[in-house]
Amino acid sequence: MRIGIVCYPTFGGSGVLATELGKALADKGHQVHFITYQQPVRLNEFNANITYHEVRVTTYPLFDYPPYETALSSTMVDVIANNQLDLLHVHYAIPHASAAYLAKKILEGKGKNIPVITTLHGTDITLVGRDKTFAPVVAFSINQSDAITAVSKNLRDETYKIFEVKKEIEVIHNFVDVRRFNKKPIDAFRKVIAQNGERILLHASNFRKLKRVLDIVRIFAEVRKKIPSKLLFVGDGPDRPAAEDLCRELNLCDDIRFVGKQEQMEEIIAVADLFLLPSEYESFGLAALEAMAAGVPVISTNVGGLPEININGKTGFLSDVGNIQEMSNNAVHILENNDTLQKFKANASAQAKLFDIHRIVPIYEALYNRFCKCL
Ligand code: GMT
Repeated sequence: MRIGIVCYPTFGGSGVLATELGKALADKGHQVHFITYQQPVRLNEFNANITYHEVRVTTYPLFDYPPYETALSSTMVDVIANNQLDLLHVHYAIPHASAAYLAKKILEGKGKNIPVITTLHGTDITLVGRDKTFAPVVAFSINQSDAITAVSKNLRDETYKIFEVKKEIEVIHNFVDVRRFNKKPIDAFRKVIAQNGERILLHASNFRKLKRVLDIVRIFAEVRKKIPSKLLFVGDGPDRPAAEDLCRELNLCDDIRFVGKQEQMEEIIAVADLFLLPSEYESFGLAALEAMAAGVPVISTNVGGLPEININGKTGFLSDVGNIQEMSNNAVHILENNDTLQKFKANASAQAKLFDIHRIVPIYEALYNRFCKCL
């Protein structure tokens, strides 16, 4: 099958998921065409079944805001027509679903029907999408998609609450390649971070406000009072300077490291003992699932789709947003005793297997097959 994939090429979960999906489909023999404005970060190895098409946006003095969406639709039309694509799968509604609708209409005029599948990822609905500057276009374009999927039951329900969606929204949970994340920790790397065998706590995100990275510093401050430990921050974003300031204020600089954006997440997660995700909202929490696949338990909030992956008292713990005391007590409970930690680790690994790539990718293939009998 010839499949077009449109996504954000960045470190964000929607781009990561879309890229991993494209790579998995290519491994299964499909021809995959990525249409993005930059090479996706996880598209880091050669695969003869993958082609990357860059969306180029022409600048012109008149354009204070270069019309990216127009360039995207035009590139979609070009790629679909010249590579005889069977289907277009867009990840993150804004602006991908409306650009796909326009491309679909243009191609219809040329006698070509291209089925469009839109996967909703979270903030495209719950935060940005519901803003009235975007909402009518988001609602219209997802309703025009041939199929709509959401990455969790929670996101499906939220979408129905926020928009008048007349079509069925199918839940296809995010996935992880368990084999890839289930790595042996590199001892030398562990020693660089925790010279004296301290526990290692980890957080990875885009440091946006809703990730509540200051809560992470405060949780760590409490944990460190009871357990020798280190905290590793992976990623970058708007709240990183405030988090760094708080580390200095609480005199924690020797025990907290900010390593910035990293491509080889599996190497980093492998050395961690606990993953922290105290977000205000997560439609799913792909970073937490990747941690669990590496056998790392998760302390998270109980919002959005997080209870669908993190099982309270088993793979980690869930708390109300902002309940720093409870989250740090739970972290201490998991970390203070080796047997407890091993039990949580084993549970996390087992839970991640339910979301393994080999279970979820065939669900996408079956969905594609409903629109194109060419698998
Ligand atoms: O918030 C992020 O981490 C980025 C954002 C994105 O659009 O890439 O992530 C969303 O999609 C991920 C993949 O489906 C989900 O795992 C994240 O939970 C979701 N983020 C939010 O809902 C805030």
